[in-house]
Amino acid sequence: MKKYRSSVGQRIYPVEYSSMTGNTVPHVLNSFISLDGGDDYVSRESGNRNESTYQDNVGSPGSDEALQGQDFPFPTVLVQDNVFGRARLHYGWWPSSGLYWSKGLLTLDISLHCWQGDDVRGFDTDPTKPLTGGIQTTGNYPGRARTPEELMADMDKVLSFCPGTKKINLHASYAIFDEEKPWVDRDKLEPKHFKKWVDFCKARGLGADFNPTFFSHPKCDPLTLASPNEETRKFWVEHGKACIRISQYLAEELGQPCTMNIWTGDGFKDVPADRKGPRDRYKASIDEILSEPYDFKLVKPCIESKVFGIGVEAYTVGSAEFALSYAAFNREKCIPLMDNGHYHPTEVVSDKIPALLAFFPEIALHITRPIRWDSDHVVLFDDETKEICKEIVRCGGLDGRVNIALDYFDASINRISAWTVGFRNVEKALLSALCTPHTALKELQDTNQFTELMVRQEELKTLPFGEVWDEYCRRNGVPVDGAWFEEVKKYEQNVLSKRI
Ligand code: RNT
Ligand code: ZN
Repeated sequence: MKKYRSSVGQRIYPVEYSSMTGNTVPHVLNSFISLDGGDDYVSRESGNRNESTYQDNVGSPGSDEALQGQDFPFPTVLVQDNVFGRARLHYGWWPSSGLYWSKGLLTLDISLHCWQGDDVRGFDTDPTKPLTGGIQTTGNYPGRARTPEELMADMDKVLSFCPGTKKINLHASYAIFDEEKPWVDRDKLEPKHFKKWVDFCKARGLGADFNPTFFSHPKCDPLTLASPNEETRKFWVEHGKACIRISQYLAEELGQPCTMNIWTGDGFKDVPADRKGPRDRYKASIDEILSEPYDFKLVKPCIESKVFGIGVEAYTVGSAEFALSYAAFNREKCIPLMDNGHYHPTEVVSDKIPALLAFFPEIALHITRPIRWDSDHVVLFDDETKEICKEIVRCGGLDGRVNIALDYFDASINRISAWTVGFRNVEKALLSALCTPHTALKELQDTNQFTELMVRQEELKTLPFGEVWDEYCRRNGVPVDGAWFEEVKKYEQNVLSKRI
């Protein structure tokens, strides 16, 4: 260990555990870690453990054998090239399987919601009319995308700032009509109305997810799938079926599964006289929608629950128990979806993820940020986002068990920035979770070493994760923190501010 040195200016400092934590971190890391004695590994020293263990810790990235049993304290290797050559910094537990390391990229699929760009308005109804059906955007920041072309250009900008693999998440209301394919109502939508989105995705190697749109439409009476009016209910069932066909088309064209999320704002402002009738009708409607043929390997219908919404404060038809029970009793044709803005404020979705994964092979998430209620604020790098991502990682969610989508809409700030901040934060939280020595921490829990568990978990919080994140961004060919916002400002000046 002693032969490893960090170099600050012309001076040489030993790299020690103490120098990698606390106040000295930025100082050391903002310079560089250089090499000594021809060996290009730099490792941290824990101080209270046998040093020889750590000599062995200096493993080659990508080699499972070298990292075997060495996941504490954190034998991850971060490669940094600088004027002094190549340095490898140990940090956390980086997955050493070929999938992650050999490509130098993590395949973290996150679905980018198209609706942040235009305040959830879509292209199939009058955009000047207010949103209805339990959701609402607030704010009037200039630059909202008004056409498919503008929305696609804005999404391109966001995608250029975001590392990781991406899907886009579309709503049926984003159907693209033109002279050859004129407007049709939602019950008559066809795959061809999404051909331009398919072209967009193909050109960028993206997958797509889909959502029927059961809100902001004259046929909301105001109920949709739970309506006692049979004509209304049928219209929305037909819409749902059309969306199954569109989802199958998206999955086939793009060669990736399509998550199709059913959410309605059906509910009542005040105390209902009948709580079961609407739920019986909602259940029958979903049954009818899912009777439309589809390949469950390609199309993943989800049922999203919600505790309450604007105008439906007293009762929602699709409550947590309703949605979860539906998914549990129909495991062969749908999966549950949890939106972390849709529960009572002291409930946390991070705790619900392992609960559901004990029963369901696959689940879906909407990641958002509730403030006091389902406010759909931009996702931050906050405790609950980090906790959600930890659960995704340690429950095997990245192996296809958890479908991650973003769901927020802020119309009060630059929308490109809002999109980018939220997307990057979820990627950050996932990467941070991947840099956490879960095996070692679990071992402490399983052997009742709760004192050390607390100490280690607290120490993890101040590790120099930003360096790993920057490296991840570099490998993905996207800007590091601090480098993308200038571009957003330019885009606002040159493009967004001209949209009046
Ligand atoms: C609303 C739900 C739903 C919507 C999107 C637009 O509360 O979260 O998922 O946000 O479908
Ligand atoms: Zn949602």
